[in-house]
Amino acid sequence: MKLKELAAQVAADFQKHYGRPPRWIVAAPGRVNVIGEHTDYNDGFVLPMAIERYAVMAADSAATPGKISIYDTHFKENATVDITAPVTKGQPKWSNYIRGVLAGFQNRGVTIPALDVAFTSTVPLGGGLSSSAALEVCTATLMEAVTKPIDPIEKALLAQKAEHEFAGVPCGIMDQFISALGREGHLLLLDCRTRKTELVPMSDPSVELLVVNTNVKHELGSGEYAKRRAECEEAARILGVKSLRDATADQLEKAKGKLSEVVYRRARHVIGEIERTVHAAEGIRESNWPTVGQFMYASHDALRDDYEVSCKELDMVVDIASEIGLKGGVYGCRMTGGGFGGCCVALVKASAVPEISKRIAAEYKARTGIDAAIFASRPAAGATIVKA
Ligand code: GAF
Repeated sequence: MKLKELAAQVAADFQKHYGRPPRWIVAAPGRVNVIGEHTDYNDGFVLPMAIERYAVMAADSAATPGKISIYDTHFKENATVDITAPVTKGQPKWSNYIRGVLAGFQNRGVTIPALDVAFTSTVPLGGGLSSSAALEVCTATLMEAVTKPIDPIEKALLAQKAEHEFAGVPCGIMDQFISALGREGHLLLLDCRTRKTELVPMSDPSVELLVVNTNVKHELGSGEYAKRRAECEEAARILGVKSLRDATADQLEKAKGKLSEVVYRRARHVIGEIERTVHAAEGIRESNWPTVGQFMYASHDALRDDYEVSCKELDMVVDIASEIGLKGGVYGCRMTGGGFGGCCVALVKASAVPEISKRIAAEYKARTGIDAAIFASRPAAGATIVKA
């Protein structure tokens, strides 16, 4: 559903629930990462794109002071946040993404007004497409609309802090950055060390990015993500560098004997992936799609074998995509996001999208018994105030 229609739907839901129209409507997108996986917390490069799937909030000032009422229009669930004191964690669980951001604004000295809010999200939950970052950035955008503008980088960092402190996931900065700073028709090349961003145009109508949701739930809170972070830190310590961004493949090979086999492989993925991301961005600037596709396959191999964050369903999708191959219109494919389930992203010929989607869906179902959800997305805009 287009953002305009989605916004109108949430506005109608707000009206139905609260008996009056909303004064503000804001939205923030989910993302797919084209390449640069598990590099953000190693000070490396990432190349995500905002997708046409959004968290949307409609809101108005509330008559009752001291609280924010939030109505989830999809699950028909309510949350109430007390804003007369520092906002803390609470129930329901999803409200913590919102609570974390509200707490962040309080910490900046912002007085949060009482609000009635209705929200929904078309970012699939647990699909590795950053539904949580979309909700955090959406909340921050609502605060911006209601109080005063905030620098988009600070907004992304505030949302990341909410994820750390209220959701317990020690994530990097990629997801919140792309949701806050994405631009229609562009990928975002982000240097996670300097936080310098470059918008890389992706407007060639002959290619599309296809998102294939394995419908195997991805869960980053389970500890594996934090474990990977710790292994990278250990590698950096042994190599004597500040972060793996500063290490070269040569350096790693020379120090191989000093690292455990697992930590060596983790570092090999990260060092290789940072380089692949920079080269893939060059390929995109030149519309050299076969080359970009090769980097995507190489990224997947390393995530599967060295970083061990893939799963058999993700591998299956990549296998099917590579069997279809260039002849059938697939340039490349890889798992995207944190891993352990979730989605793959495939770079494909736009003219072949219907045929490729049909083949992947059929083969995946035949091999796993699971229905995949497949959609194409153009690079979408980042967080937007739809109605001020
Ligand atoms: C998750 C995290 F939230 C990101 O910061 C990033 O590390 C990603 O996994 C892996 O690239 O989405």
